[in-house]
Parts: sequence; C-alpha cells; structure tokens
Amino acid sequence: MYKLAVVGATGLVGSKMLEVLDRKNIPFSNLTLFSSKKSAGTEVQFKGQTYVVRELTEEAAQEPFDYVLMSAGGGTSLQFSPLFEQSGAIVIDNSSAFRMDDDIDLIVPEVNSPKLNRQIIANPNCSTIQSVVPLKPLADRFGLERVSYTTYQAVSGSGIAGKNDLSNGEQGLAPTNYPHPIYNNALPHIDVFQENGYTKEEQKMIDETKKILEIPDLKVTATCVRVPVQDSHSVAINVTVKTPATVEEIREVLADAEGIVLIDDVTNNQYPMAVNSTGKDEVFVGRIRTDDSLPNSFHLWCTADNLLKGAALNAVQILEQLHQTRSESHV
Ligand code: 2RA
Repeated sequence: MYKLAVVGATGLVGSKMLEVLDRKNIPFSNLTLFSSKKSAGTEVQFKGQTYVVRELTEEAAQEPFDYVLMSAGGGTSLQFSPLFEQSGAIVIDNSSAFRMDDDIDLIVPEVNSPKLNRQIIANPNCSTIQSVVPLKPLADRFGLERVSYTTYQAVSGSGIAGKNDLSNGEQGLAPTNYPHPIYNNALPHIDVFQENGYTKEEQKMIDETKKILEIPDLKVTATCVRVPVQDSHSVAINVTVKTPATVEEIREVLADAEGIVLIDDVTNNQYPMAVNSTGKDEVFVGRIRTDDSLPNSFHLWCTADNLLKGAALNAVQILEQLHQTRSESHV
C-alpha cells in the first residue's frame, strides 16, 4: 500500500485530484495533504475522513512518500519536488517547472509512458494534453507533417482568479487577474509574451507537442485565446498528415482511439462543446473535415475539461499507469 501526498490540496486542481482519487482504486494506505502556510490547517473531507492540511516545509518534503501529486505552481515545485525525489518518492508535477528538461518524462498515458530517468514526471499543459490525445493515433496511422492550433481556453485555467474576473465582469467590475475584461471579450493573451511575439502558453503547446509525440521536427504553431467560459478548453486543430487519408479514415482511427469520444454529426448539429465536456474524463472530437487549401490537411475540433483530463485526471492516470507497471513487475 502506498504513502501518497497531495501538494496544493486546497487549490482548484488539487481538490480535483482528490475527487479523481476518490473514484479510483489506487491502493494507498496513507494520505497526507499539503498546502502553503496560508491554507495550512484547512480541513478537507476525503472518503469519509477529515484531513487537516499541513504546511509544506523542507523537513516535510523529506518524509518517506511513495508518490506525490504536486499542483502548487512552478516555484513550489522547483523548491520541493527534488526534495521529495531525493527522499525516494515519485513526483507527478502539474507545473511547467520541469516539463522541457531532457531527463524528465512529459506524460499523457494514452500517448506515452514514463522512462523514469528521474523520479519527477511532468504533467503537460492542459491545452496540450487534450490536443495530443487525438494527434497520437493520427501520427501512428498517417504520420504528421504539421499542426496548427487555435485554442479557446476557459478562465478556470487561470484558477480562482480567472473565474472571479469572469463572474465579476458580469457585474461590471474591472478585472484583477487579466490585463483586460474577459466578460463579453476574447483575450489573445495567455501567460506572458516572449521576444518572438508568441505567448508562453503558445510556446508550451509547440514545444510540448513535439516532446510528447517524440517528433522533434514536427512543424507546430499555436494561437492561444482566453474566452469567457468557466470550464473546459476548446482547441481547433489543423493537421497535415504525411500519407493520403480520407475524413472517413480519420473518423475511424479516432473512434477506436483510447480516451476519445467522437461527436461528429453536423447534419444534426452534433459536435463537441465545452458545456458538454465539463465534468467528463474524455477528449471530445468532431468537426472533422478536409482543409482544401493544403494537400493531406484536415480540421479537427476538440473539447475537454481542463481541470480533469487537462490536469488532475491526467496526473492520477499517470499514477495508475505507474501502479499498473509496478503490479505487473511483481507478478
Ligand atoms: C491556462 N493552460 O489555461 C494554462 C494554465 N492552466 O491558463
């Protein structure tokens, strides 16, 4: 039975991790919840028991845990994940702190598996996770030449502050988290701008897609937009495949793929929508059609709950994947 810690247990993603753990059968005997000093002492209910959240300290990070689910931002992860790792734990980190380190696994269980060169495994960016799930079966079957993303990202991607800006905006109050009003607006600005005019969010999607799919020369570009939606990200994916394909063949490949629900019946106005993916585990894909402006190119549209598959569920699925591997190696 495992000793499990959840860091950031009172945040949006951390509490979602507990929700997911509650419905999974991962055999942990001992659960410890950590947070910043500010939230320490909070009582959290889990499986009928009350847990008092502890402040994460360097001493606490050296206690013996088997697994640590970390969702407390990049700074906290940089400071504490290596300490947990040195004490023998496998850390599954939801921040961007380690994602692009060469020796760190960047994992989406439907797509790839950990090599564990380090005992820190990075959870990818939410909009990347939901995009590589449909791209992986297309890569395997047809090969990938080029991917262009346009995202429509929910405010919960910015945590409680983003959700507050949207709800306050509806009351005519000025935003405190975003640089401009998000209510009745769309912001082509997620995270900070880089020298090259791309935002860090766009750069994450570009770099992480290549790493997860293990296609370093894949041509990828992205435009990431914040929209006035509470939960679930939507992504328009324009993809060029290497070998000729038809829409039907693409539909068949995606319909059989793990973690995907195909909703693609425009004659009956059936297609993925954020309101329908919120609270669900899968990635919803539809609007599949040819892009006649380029050879071997297609449009896809996908939606997913950014706090579930985009963060908490994917992290717990990595834990499940490791548990499965461990159980199989002990047979
Ligand atoms: C966002 N993907 O949506 C980023 C971080 N969660 O804000």
